Amino acid sequence: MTATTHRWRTRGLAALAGIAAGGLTLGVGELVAALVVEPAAAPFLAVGNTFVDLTPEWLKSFAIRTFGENDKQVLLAGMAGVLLLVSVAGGLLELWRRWAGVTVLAALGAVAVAAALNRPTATAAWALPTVAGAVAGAAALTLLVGRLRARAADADPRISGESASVARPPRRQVLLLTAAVAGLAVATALGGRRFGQTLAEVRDARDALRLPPPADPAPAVPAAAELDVEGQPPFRTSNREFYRVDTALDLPRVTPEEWRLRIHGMVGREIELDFTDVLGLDLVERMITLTCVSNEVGGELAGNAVWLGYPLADLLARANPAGDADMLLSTSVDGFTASTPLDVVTDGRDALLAIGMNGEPLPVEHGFPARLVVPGLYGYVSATKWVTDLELTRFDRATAYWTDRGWAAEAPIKTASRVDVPRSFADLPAGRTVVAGVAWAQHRGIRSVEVQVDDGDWQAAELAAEASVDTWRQWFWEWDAEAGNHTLRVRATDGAGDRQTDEQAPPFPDGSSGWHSVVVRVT
Ligand SMILES: Nc1nc2c(c(=O)[nH]1)N[C@H]1C(S)=C(S)[C@@H](COP(=O)(O)O)O[C@H]1N2
Ligand SMILES: [Mo]
Repeated sequence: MTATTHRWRTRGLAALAGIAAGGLTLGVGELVAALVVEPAAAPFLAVGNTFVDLTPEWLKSFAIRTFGENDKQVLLAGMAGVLLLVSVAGGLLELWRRWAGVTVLAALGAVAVAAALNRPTATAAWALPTVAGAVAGAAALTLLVGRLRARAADADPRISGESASVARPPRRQVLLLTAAVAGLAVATALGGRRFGQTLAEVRDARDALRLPPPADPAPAVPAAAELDVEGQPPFRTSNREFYRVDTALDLPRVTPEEWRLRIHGMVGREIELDFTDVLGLDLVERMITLTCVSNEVGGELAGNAVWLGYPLADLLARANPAGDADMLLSTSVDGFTASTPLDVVTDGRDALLAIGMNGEPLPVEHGFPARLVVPGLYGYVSATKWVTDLELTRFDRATAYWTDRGWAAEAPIKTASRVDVPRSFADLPAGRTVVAGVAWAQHRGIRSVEVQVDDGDWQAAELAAEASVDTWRQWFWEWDAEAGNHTLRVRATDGAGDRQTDEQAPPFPDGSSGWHSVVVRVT
């Protein structure tokens, strides 16, 4: 074998050793997190979640626009890619100079420890998984690369071999050791996944849960609330189809058994409920349309479901809130917070502590076992999923997750309307065709919808029946389409008589606005 081949093979092995050591760091981190702290304290998740929290607004908007609901997968894959590269570099550096690779690993470990300790629910113990992982990883790296250095020292005088005199361990041996470390990495990572509260256990607990029938069922939805237009999204969104938006890289895992809700702060009486307490309350069922502030004009971050829950106003009344409290600060088990104006929660609308969605327990993705739903407000100021804490406080004393990042404290849902049929860039035959879509202005309701073709006059669309002012409303308009390219535009007027603004605004800081349009070709 030539010296060059030898050198490249040694480098290849060092790279592999780096990957195995990096993997062991993460695996031991997972295992220790699951066994002695909690899964979210593992280095990979701690760094990922911190990254999510630190992501600047423009990058977040770009990610949501580009990757939609896959943004989390993209981030995790990106992190895995970066770690892979850094691990390879760590292995090569360690080969180049003793401790150089270990230093890289220690630096990464320090970043992960800082990230873990700064998680909103962290205790000092959250440093442990990363420290244990980094120690294991550093030991593996020095062991594996140390043997390679012994080999390389003979072949490459540039590598300062302190052990040139030691018998060269055969390459096979180093490879086997590397494979063993890699195997240990996988085993510890899988062990970590198993020992913690697994998602499967939470899903089992959800499957076993039987929700009581509502004491106050949802008013019947008029049949005429749903139009029968091909291609139009259904009036009620299924749990599967319902959009999902949250900051959780890993789904919070809360069983009904361990769930508690604390109500405290500016109250006359602190309260703590468990899930059995909630099941014993007189629950109501209401259809409510949720909307995300990140929804772009014409976007799909809105969904309409039947929620089962207990009126928040009644729940809070039990705690006897102080007269000068003006904010309900809700906190999720993962530390996410939302600040909701207290007067909105208590003005008689159906603001709920919800435990059911479309006749089932909440899906884990949508906040199992309990979340908030407040008609008329964007989700980020109201719809806390996996909620465990309600604090009565004041806007001049507290802020929340997104308001800390510059989003508006007051966030009523803006009147919006969307053309769903035909799709943009559709090819249509000339003649009569149906234009249809949906409009929403939660808690104000929709009074009218108008459609415009190119620069023509605005035409009144037909509205489907109104289920409630808290749900979106379908509409359609019959169009006698003439050949050519056309722009179809829509605008709505809310129940108070206010017309949707045509002023274009991006989602930041309090929701997008502007009229939605689609371009079609008629032949
Ligand atoms: N715990 C938690 N709750 C949360 C969020 C979050 O990031 N974490 N995001 C909020 C936002 S921005 C929206 S729009 C709604 C979305 O609810 P969904 O995912 O059930 O549609 O949840 C809200 N509740
Ligand atoms: Mo949102």
